[in-house]
Amino acid sequence: MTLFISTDLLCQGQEARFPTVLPATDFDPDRDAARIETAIKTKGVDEQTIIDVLTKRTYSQRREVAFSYERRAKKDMITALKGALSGSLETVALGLMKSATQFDASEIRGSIKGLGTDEETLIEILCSRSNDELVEIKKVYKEMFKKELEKDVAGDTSGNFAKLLLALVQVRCNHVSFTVLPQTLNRASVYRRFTDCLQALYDAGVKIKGTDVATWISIMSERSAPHLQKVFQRYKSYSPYDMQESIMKEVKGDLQRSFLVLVQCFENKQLFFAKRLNEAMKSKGAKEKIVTRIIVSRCEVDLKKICSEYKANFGQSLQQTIAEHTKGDYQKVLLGLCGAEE
Ligand SMILES: [Ca+2]
Repeated sequence: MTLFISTDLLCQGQEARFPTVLPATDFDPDRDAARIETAIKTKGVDEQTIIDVLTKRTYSQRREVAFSYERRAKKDMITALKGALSGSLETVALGLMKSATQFDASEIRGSIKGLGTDEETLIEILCSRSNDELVEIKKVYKEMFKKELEKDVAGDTSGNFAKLLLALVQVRCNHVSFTVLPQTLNRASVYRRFTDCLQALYDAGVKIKGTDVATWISIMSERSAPHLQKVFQRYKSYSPYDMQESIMKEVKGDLQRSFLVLVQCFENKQLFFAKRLNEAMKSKGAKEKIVTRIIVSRCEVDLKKICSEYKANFGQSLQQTIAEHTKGDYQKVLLGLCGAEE
């Protein structure tokens, strides 16, 4: 009896998709390109048509529309959109013209370059994306900015916070190779790894004076998501505090925020994003950057599940909250991406 364990399963598990933006059926890129061209030429710009087209097509369909647009209008659609739109709608539209990976890479670059660092953005992206996504982000980051992501992150952060982010950026799971093992042996070894991991988390934190941060970093950056999810569930039987409480007691500042995002994402990523959206939307002057980033980057991934977590936890739908806290074209484009309430 043998059991095949793919590295994929051990590293990541197949992440289920719950998109709100689905491929348009009866899709005709030429017709869409013509609609966008007319909308841009219309006096005062017909934003509604642009919103309708962009939010009801997937990224790959938008790319096709852009190719078609370029053929007919003899100019680049992204440049044309930049000229025609402004403010928050422009930001969302340009975000939608990037692939998820290009978008993440740009957000990271934006958080690093210039004076100071936007740690919040850096933490949100690096601690919530999967291994596979981070591998892609690194590649695209280098293509787009001719720089190494690791070097940029290292240059802008310090101490244990830097160590954690670098451990995440370096390909995690590369120690797991494709293996074929007798099933019983494998079960035993997985179980051992599981309890070892629990014990190590506790021993490195709550049990001792101070914290062995290096051990926490290595566990949280190297272990697989499904594995860690189970570890955090059981952790409470080893420790008087759950994992999030332990993090709050043991470490501070950006390191604490990063560990908390990691644990929350391992436990329930969509709930994490729902909470982020709720905080951002209800904070004074609605933190648009966060709202835009989450909705643009998750609409083809898991925004539908984020919406259901949102409603279950905050007593009203995400769509209602958007309607109350944003306005104008920005509101329309966000609602377009969220889709109708279930
Ligand atoms: Ca301690």
